[in-house]
Amino acid sequence: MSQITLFADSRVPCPQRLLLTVHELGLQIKDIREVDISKFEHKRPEILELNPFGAVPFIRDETYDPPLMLTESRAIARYLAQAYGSSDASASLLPDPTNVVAVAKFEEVVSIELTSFDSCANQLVFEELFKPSWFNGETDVEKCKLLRESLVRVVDLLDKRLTDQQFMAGDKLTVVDLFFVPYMHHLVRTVYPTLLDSRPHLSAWWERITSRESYKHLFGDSKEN
Ligand SMILES: N[C@@H](CCC(=O)N[C@@H](CS)C(=O)NCC(=O)O)C(=O)O
Repeated sequence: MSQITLFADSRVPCPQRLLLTVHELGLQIKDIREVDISKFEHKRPEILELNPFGAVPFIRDETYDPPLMLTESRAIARYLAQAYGSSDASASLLPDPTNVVAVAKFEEVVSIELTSFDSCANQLVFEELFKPSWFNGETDVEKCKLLRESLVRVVDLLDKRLTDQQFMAGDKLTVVDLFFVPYMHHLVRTVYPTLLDSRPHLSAWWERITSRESYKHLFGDSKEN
């Protein structure tokens, strides 16, 4: 059992990156504290004191004295994989640190996910899913049209990237695959169900991801989630 407390709203994408990572690592989290962002609990003083950014997820790892406080889902996932993952490079969720090309290809797609994919997918899913259903807001249709055009360009590049490799950073699963998953889930299931049509390599990657226990555990097996 780890000494980690994870502060999360398990229904939203950024914490879901970590829930997938934790499951893939087989890591036992001491405590998962739910912070309901639809009730703005992440803006309460006691949460802001722990994470002044007022967002989830963040962790407290009491392995250290003083405890390590860490924000940013991607940084936390990488930390967990480094600190608690397998030391065997082939089983780890990180690239082999002794292979400079593998590390470079990993860093490349880490950057693509953050700057190209997330920058469209995050806003599109917010506008079309969370804004109307959680915050009673109105979807900005014009904005979504532009976001969809940008997203299509990114997924075309991802489809090409996956032509001769199984996963985003090469032939093994790494944390960067998990970074894509929550928004891809909402796109494929709800917001943009035709996104994978005519993109066979991305589609095959998605089949690989959705057949994993970590995905099924978080999102269920049903196509209705
Ligand atoms: N870059 C941060 C983003 C964190 C973030 O924006 N989390 C969302 C949930 S997906 C949140 O807490 N939103 C509420 C808010 O920012 O007010 C990360 O990856 O952890």
